[in-house]
Amino acid sequence: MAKPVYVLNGPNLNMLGVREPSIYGGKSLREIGEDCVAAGTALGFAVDFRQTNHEGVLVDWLHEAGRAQAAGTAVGAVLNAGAYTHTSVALHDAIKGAGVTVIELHISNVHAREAFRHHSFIAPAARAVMAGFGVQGYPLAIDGLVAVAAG
Ligand code: CA2
Repeated sequence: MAKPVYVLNGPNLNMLGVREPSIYGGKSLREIGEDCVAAGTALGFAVDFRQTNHEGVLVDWLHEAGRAQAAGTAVGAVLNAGAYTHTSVALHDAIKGAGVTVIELHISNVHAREAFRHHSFIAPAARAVMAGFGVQGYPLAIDGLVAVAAG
């Protein structure tokens, strides 16, 4: 069975395609998930695509991804933590503690937006950071995660 890449999405990303298409595009999260599965399949990997509005659930999922990565049964995680990116020491600690390889992903270019989006608590714990590619960033991030995991 193909190893999974975790793609973890945080708060409000379930609203994609419903509101604010000028910032986040018109695709729904379901469609983005389908694009991720296609990108993973093309690379020989499964994709475990999830979304939650709850910080602690993201912490639990990062621990799960870290355990799976340590056991050699997962590749790592693409993480769009949404607004928790800018607030959450808990997510920083979870990534470090779990030892999971994380690609921090944002649909929008957070550095071209409000100042409060310029700081990330996740970036220092992440293997790489991507922002501003729109929803095409998801398959690109999967590609990048697989590339860095291969060494
Ligand atoms: O650009 C990104 O991917 C963000 O992580 C999206 C977050 C935002 O807080 C980050 O600063 C950057 C917000 C996701 C909310 O998505 C919505 C989509 C449609 C309607 C309302 C919210």
